[in-house]
Amino acid sequence: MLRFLTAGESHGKGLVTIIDNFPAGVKIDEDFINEKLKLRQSGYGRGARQKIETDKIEFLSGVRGGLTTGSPISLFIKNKDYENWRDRMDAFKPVPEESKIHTPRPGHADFAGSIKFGLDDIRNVLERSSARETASRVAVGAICQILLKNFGIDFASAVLSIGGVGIGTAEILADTHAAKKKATELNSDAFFSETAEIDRFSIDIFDPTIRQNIENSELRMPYPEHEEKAKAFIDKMKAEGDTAGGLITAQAKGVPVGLGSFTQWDEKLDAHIAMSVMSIQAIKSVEIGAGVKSAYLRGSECHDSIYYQSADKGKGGGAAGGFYRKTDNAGGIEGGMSNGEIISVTCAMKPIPTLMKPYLDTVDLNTCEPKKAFLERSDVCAVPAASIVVESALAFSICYFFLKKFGGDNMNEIKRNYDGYIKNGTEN
Ligand code: EPS
Repeated sequence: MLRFLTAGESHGKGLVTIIDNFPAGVKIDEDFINEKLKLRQSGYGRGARQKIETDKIEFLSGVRGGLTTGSPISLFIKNKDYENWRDRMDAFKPVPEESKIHTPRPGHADFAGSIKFGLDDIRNVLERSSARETASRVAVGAICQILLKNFGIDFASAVLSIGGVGIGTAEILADTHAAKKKATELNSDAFFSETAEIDRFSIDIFDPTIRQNIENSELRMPYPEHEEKAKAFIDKMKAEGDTAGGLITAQAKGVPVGLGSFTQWDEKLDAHIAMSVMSIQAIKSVEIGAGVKSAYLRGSECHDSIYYQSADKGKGGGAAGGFYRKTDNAGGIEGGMSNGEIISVTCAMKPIPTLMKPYLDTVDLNTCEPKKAFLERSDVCAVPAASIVVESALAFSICYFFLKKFGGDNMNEIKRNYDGYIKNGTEN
C-alpha cells in the first residue's frame, strides 16, 4: 500500500517526507518535481515569505542512479527562513516568554490545537498546521505523476474563481432559473458581474489553448479576461488587510477503467480523493464531477449515457477503450471506480485566516479576556498555489489505486500487469 508521512514546521529547519511502498525502476525527473514546487510557491497574492524560499527537492534515500530502488524514499525541502527564526525555533533553547502567542486566530488550527495538546504557545500549533507542509505534498504528487506518465495519465489544474470573481459563481447554485437569479443578486458587487454565466462544466482544461492560458496566468486562471478582475479583487483585499479564497479544479485524463472498488466503503476512489483534497489546509468543500449541481438535475439529465465505438483496445483500455460518454457529470467515477472518463474534482478554498487588520474577535487563552486575533505576515491569496496542491493530492490518490490494481515491486511487473489488463479486457 502506497503511503506517505510528512514532518516539519513552517519556520523550522525544513520539511521531511517519507514515501513508502513506491516501486523500483521509476526514472525520477528532478526538474519536473522542482518545477511543481516552484509553481506552488508562485501566484499573485503570495506574501513576502516566498521571496525568501526557493524550494528544491533533496533525495535522502530510495533513489540511486536516477531510479527508485523500492526502498522508502525520503525527501528534504529546506526552509531558508529558519536562519531568521533560529532563536524562536531552536529545539533546546528556552522559548522567550514575550514571543509566546495566546490569542487564537478564528479559522486557524490555533484554538482547538492549543487546547487539545495543552500548549501555552499557539506557535506550537501554527508552525505545523501552516500550509508550508503542502510543499511536501506537492513533491509526493509530482513523484506519483512521474510514475503515472508512463501509462499515459495526465494531470491538469486551474483556478476557477477568486473571491467569486471568475468561473463558477452562478452554477455553484446550479444551472436553474432560480439559482441564476439568486447568483445575480449575490453578485451585485461590480467585481462579480459578467462572469457568473460561464459554466465551469464546459471548460476543457486539457485543451492546449486553455492550458497555455493557465500556464501564462499569475492566478492559473483559464481566461485572461478574468485574471485582471481577480487581481483587482486581491489588491482590494490587500489594501483592506483582508484575504481571499477561491474555487479550484484538478483533473486526470487517461485513467483506466476500474481503479478503486465498489466492494468496501474505504476502497472507493472518490472517497479517497475527497480525503486527500479535504486534508489540504483551508479546503472546505470537495465535489466530484457535477458535485452539488447533481442535486438540482433530473436523473435523465444527470447520468452520463454510455456509447461504443470500435477500438483496438479492450474495455479496460487506455481510457475506456471503445466505450465513451458524451457528458461527464460523474467526474469519471461511478460506484467508487474510475470509468475511463476524465476524473474531475472541484474544491473551495476559504480565505486564509491570518489577516493584516484586527477584524476578528477572539479570546486570550490564558486570561479569557476578549482580544483581537493576532496579526502576522502571511499571504493575501494562496489559491493558485493550492491548485498545484490539489492536483498533487489527486495524483497521489490515483497512484495509490493504480498500484493497488497493477501493483508490483518494479516497473516491469507493473507494465506487464497493466498491458495484460488493457489488451485482454474485452475477453475478461
Ligand atoms: C502560512 C503563512 C505564510 C505562508 C505559509 C503559510 O508564511 P509566513 O508566516 O512565513 O509568512 O507563506 O506558506 C508557506 C511558507 C509556503 O511555503 O506555502 C500559514 O500560516 O499557513
